Amino acid sequence: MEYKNILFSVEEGIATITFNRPKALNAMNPEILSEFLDAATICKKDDNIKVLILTGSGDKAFVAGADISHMQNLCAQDALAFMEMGHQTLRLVEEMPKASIAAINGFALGGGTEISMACDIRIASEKAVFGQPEILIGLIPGWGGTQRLPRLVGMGIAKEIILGGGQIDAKRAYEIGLVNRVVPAADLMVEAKKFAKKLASMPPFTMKMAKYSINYGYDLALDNANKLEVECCAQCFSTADQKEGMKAFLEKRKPNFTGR
Ligand code: CO8
Repeated sequence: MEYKNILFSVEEGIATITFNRPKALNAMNPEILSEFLDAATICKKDDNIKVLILTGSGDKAFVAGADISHMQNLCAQDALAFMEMGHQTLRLVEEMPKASIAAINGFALGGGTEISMACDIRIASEKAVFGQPEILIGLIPGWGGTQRLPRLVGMGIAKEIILGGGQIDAKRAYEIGLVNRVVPAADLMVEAKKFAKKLASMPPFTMKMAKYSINYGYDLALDNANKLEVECCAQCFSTADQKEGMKAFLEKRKPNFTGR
């Protein structure tokens, strides 16, 4: 697929998808969303890609939400299709067996906050701004905001953000647990890539099992969730990387993981 609205690069096992529609602050219309879905699918399938970073072009926006000019006159059926495509894309990112990092460089409103929440890790620039302002335009979040936000920050604060429609800055986003860390704008991609490099060096099957246990255990009753964890952990013992990791520890050296 030819990309016109995103930039897609892969370097040393780290893929970067840069939302690149700066005139509309990288707002998501069906074209950019389908490019995002296509690139994310490549990231999921390509074993040479170990980590995915999502970011926005320019210094103003990560993603300023779904494209309001596209949505204004949608009928319910077309709105549903647009929402389902968003959910499909974000669940793909969330479930992929490798880690993802949102490097949030500016406005991440509505769909922008929702995209960031589908990533495993969120690193925000000091200039980042979050929010679910859909209510101000007669909507509610439609790409997982009503579900992922309460899971991340708790019901009370999620309701404050969604019902009030206000914006929150990076410092507040850190205080409520919406982002993992806040860094100076100039350091954002350096920090994101540094952490991505660390994640890329982890044994891949173990990474897959860790994400699997967290993602699918989270909504289960504790006993069932613990059973899922035990199964996932047991499967790690079938890998050469587990043997190597423990051998290397005992021999006081760095492990040489092979992905087997
Ligand atoms: N959609 C379309 N265009 C946008 C969007 C957007 N979400 N955000 C910004 N733009 C455009 C502006 O219209 C403007 O275009 P132009 O230059 O042609 O007038 C350009 O980007 C620059 O924006 P501003 O001039 O407004 O820049 P400011 O610095 O003054 O303000 C803001 C920046 C605060 C980010 C402001 O643009 C804003 O509030 N944007 C809208 C934010 C928003 O409400 N986002 C949520 C949208 S709804 C949503 O995401 C739901 C997700 C899933 C639901 C799917 C349902 C089908």
